[in-house]
Amino acid sequence: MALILRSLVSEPLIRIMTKTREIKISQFLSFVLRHKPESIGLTLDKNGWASVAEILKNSKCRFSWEELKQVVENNNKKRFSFNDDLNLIKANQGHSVKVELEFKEIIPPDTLYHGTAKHFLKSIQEKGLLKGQRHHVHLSKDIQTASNVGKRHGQLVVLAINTKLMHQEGYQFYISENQIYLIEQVPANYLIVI
Ligand code: HQG
Repeated sequence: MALILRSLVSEPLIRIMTKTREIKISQFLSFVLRHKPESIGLTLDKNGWASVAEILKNSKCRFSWEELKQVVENNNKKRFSFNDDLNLIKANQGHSVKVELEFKEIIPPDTLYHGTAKHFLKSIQEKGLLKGQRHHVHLSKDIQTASNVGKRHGQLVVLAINTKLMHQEGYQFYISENQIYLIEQVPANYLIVI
């Protein structure tokens, strides 16, 4: 954690707005808006919003307002949102800090997917999918998206979840503003390896 903190918070970012710089700013925002706001003396309100002015100030001018807007707008997974007045910013999902995000409850598609790594499989088949440090288990609408998520962890395994049956049996599903399906847990009997 200390290493990540050092590379995300202390290392100066390259000044030209390259794709690399955009990714670095996005990683920095994920880190402070989802996990460690206190690392730059930031406070999130109970819904996860932080002051834009504060984030620009506390990041010691690592990026400008224009760059911040560009990162939020171009982000490949729409990870962040501004409020209407553009003076507050939040991460749309993925938090480990305690925040109340108001996700919309939905009826899920019949099947959703979860990408994971082979070394987690035995435990998943025993205990089901658990949310760990996050607020929810994240599910994807297609195999390609699930594969991209899963291969971050090691040798890819994709699971198909019988979400139709789960919904019929009373499990509640939510969707984030960036179209990620969220659920508290997936017991092992609803999933198969594909
Ligand atoms: C696994 C990215 C053992 C789970 C992505 C996963 C996603 C278990 C890992 C978002 C388990 C947790 C979330 C059990 C679950 N035993 N392992 N019982 N239950 N696991 O990163 O879903 O780029 O917290 O399969 O796009 O990989 O951050 O979750 O492999 O939407 O915006 O434990 O992160 O979005 O890993 O990824 P993670 P995830 P961002």
